[in-house]
Amino acid sequence: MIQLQRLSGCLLLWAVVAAASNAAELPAPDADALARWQAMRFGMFVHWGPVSLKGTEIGWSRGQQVPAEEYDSLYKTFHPIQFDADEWVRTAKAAGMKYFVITSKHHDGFCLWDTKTTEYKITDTPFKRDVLKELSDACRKHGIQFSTYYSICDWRHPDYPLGSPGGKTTKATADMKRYVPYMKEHLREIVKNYGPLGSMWFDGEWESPWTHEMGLDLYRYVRSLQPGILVNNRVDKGRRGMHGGTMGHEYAGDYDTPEQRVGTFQTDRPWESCITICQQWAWKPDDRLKSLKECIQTLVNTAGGDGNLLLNVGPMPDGRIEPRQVERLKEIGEWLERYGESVYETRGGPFKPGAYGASTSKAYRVYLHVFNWQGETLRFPAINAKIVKAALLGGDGQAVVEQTDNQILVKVAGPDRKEPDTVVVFTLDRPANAVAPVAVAP
Ligand code: H79
Repeated sequence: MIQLQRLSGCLLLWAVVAAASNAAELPAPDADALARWQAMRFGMFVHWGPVSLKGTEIGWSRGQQVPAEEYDSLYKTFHPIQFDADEWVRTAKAAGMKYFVITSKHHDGFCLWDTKTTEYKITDTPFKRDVLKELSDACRKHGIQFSTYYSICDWRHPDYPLGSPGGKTTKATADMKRYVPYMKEHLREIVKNYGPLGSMWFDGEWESPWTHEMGLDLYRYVRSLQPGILVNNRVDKGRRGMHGGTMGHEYAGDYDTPEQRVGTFQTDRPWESCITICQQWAWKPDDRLKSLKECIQTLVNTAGGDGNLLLNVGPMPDGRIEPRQVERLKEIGEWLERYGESVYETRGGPFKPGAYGASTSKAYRVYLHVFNWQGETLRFPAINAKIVKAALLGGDGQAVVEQTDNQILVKVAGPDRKEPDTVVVFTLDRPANAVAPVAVAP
């Protein structure tokens, strides 16, 4: 007993010290803003710039498929006359997306807003219009949260040490002591002129000129511009590659960022998977478009893992989002119109994602999303709650559920099953957040 007290005393002391040093180091994320953002679950990502004229990948094709001098001159002929911010935001809204994130500046350094810091910007193209301004206004008008992506690395700027392709060359002129203030002025302009923002979505942090100290400093700086803003974990050096998790509490960032994959089940820290609707981030002619089934199952698997999905489109050089992508987004929206209750404002679990599909929950309800039936009956492990009712979401058809002390059996007759997702709703005898998550055997 005495030993236990000592141990818990020790732990308490440790917790107090840890909390104090954390608080001194970094402001905690705005918990309400974070919860509101998590509840949205689904957002639109946009990668766009003069590179769309070539149809090659943004940033990465500079000095590869497109010679650097040619790449850097594309903006002189960039004239997307069909660009309509309202149309883009309506497309996002019709898809059931609740927030919007656009590349203000990618690794190529091109600025999609009217910055005072450089001529390499949208208002110095023949188009002249401030795309960020029009989009931030349209988002506010339509009730969509507006956010910006911002790449820390800039392979074109003379003060940034590494050049294209992919930071493989070095520049004699470079100086991070000049580059960091240049970046900070960008961020100040963006937050002040187009904010308040939902998030500042950093990228390009993995390169060697960027340090943990710079990451901490930039995190504090962005929070000082807008205290309630969210900042992703790519502001600092703690990201675990494309897996996107964060290596420890000493690293700045309010949420994790798996890339081109659905994150693994994680309820103790928010995360968001960014995934392309085709294969490339920027527009590519005839790029392979993902099927409706793939899009819906990706969204549901993400929500089921307790994460958000940021689905990317790359608009064309004429300013439009490709009609076939608009059509796919509309189909996703139609599905959400019907089944959105099982996605928005839910948390992942308690049944972890698996070969069967995934589960989400809110209040006293669990939404079991089944993609693969593997026979007559699906078997799930026991949970510490009683299922008092089971039904199909949407109401057309029947779900038969048998709960015993050590398993849950679920049956839905063939004709009542839905493509690409049969949503079975369990009503529990207690709030779903009191149920311990369980893994489902394949
Ligand atoms: O903007 C889109 C891509 O252009 C950008 N992020 C999305 C949102 C992107 N940057 N890098 N990558 C995609 C792939 C980079 C992979 C690597 Fe690495 C960079 C492999 C090695 C260095 C980062 C650090 C991933 C693993 C280690």
